[in-house]
Amino acid sequence: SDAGAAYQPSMTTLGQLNLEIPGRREGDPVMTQEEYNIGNKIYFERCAGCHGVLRKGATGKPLTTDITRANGYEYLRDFITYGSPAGMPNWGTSGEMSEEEIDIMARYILLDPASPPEFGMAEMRETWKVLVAPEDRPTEKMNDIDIDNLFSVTLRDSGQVALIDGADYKIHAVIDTGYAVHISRISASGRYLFVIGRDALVNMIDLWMETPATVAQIKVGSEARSIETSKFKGFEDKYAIAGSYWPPQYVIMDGDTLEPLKIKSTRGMVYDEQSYHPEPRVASIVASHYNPEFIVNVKETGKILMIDYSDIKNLKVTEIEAERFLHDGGFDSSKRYFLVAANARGKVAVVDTKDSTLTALVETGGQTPHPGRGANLMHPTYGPVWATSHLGDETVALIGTDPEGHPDNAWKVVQTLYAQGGGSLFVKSHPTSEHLYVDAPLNPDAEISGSVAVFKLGDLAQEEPEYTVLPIVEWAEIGEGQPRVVQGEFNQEGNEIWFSVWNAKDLESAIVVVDDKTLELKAVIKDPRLITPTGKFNVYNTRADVY
Ligand code: DHE
Repeated sequence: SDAGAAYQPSMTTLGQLNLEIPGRREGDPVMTQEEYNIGNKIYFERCAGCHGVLRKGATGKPLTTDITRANGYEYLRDFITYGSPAGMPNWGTSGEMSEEEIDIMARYILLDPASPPEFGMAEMRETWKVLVAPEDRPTEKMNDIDIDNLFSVTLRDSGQVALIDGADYKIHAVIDTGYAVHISRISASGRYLFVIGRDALVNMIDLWMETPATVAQIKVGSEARSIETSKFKGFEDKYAIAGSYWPPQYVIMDGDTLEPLKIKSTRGMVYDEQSYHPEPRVASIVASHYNPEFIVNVKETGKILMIDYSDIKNLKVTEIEAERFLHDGGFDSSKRYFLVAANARGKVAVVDTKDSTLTALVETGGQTPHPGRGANLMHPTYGPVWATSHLGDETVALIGTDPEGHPDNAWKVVQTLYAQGGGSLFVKSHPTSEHLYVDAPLNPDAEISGSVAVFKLGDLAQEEPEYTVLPIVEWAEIGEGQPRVVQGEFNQEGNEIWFSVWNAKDLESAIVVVDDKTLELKAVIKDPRLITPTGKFNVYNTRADVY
């Protein structure tokens, strides 16, 4: 009864398209069509996330041909091989790309970028499938799963999600999805789980079925990272929205069937200099609790769009000027304010979702803030604060979020913590927890990327609070490889936190469960099906924005 299995991957990810070689000029290193296809595949899989499909740059530097040709073949080859301290991975010396591949890539980026196809209503409708029609679905919950304490876990490289029980750690289902599901979100009622693959394939999973399975599916583009559902009173489970990187656009869909209803391009002017950008990618999306609005963060143009979904035929969009390179973010503990990192600008933009206005732009003081959804803490001195760690250094910025109770601290960095090192992606806490957890999966030191730093909230009254290190990889007892520990996620009750031990595809991975009160190991979840686990989303916490 796994309807998800009916899906046969017919991936048209950008890397699989055979695009013509654009703009080859005399004197350029020659490239065969076959090499070009390899170059496209590698570029879209490895490079486009940071440098953009059209190579205009974002987290990574621009790679347009005016720049690459000025630098020349040898410079590019060496740069790809050795990387840079500013964040370019060392693709060659790490062994992730062969010499031949690097040679192809250095020649590939001397050519003009290919422009992949658009994805409008006709293309979307062609991919749209309702596997179980709403009238054929159960009218009540058919299983005895405690859905609110279920975890949806991305199995990145196997193109699946695992649904794991928060109480007994049993895997209830492994469901085929798009490749490398980026996030999971839950409908307001808690019944439907939505996931989106990197290849822009959306699965809608019915958690009421005897064995939860996919009931609808659609491809919304060729590269995507975000999905959300309508949460405002009166609109529960009514709409879903997906944002894509390519083409740069978002689509509003029916919340029961994923039928695509409205597609809006995000191409347009950069907020400040008002110059045209051809590829403003859609980063994080959240749903307002105060208004019938989706909050759509557009990376390259630096705009936060408040999409009023109460009348999508006469769509009203409030366009907030924020900052370029908006990426990920989350709500403050009151759920009124949304904080989103403009990562390559070192800032966090704060939006008041009640008034749909920009409240503040906060410099975090660190390099490349990367909060995930962030963490809300009750600080012993400064009251409610929201935390973000940084990709580029060991700092964790705590930003005051209580303009009424603590007006002097609001929207300022009130304290900077020093965790283990750079390469952090996610911080996590819970309203009942006395701790702040900081990962560092991209740190080059295996001991740091394999462990997590924990701060005690009570210690934050000190000027430089110390942290405890949890040796997560060691606890997982994994013999081979160099797994990274990534993204803590609490259970519904808030008394335990799960970490992914993310190993190579062909090696053993695990999920490590930590007791939040004692900071001791509680359980290690291992299963041959747990291939490359990354993001984990507790149904209740994700639905209610508890973090
Ligand atoms: Fe993510 C969140 C984009 C790399 C795991 N990631 C997000 C969001 C965006 C994003 C826009 C916010 C979605 C939202 O809230 O609506 N991520 C990108 C990239 O562009 C980037 C830098 C490069 C790329 O090519 O994808 C990237 N991300 C990664 C990874 O390498 C990670 C660690 C593993 C993977 O699957 O690729 C990864 N990203 C995650 C996770 C979240 C996320 C687990 C959700 C965290 C949360 O707690 O909300």
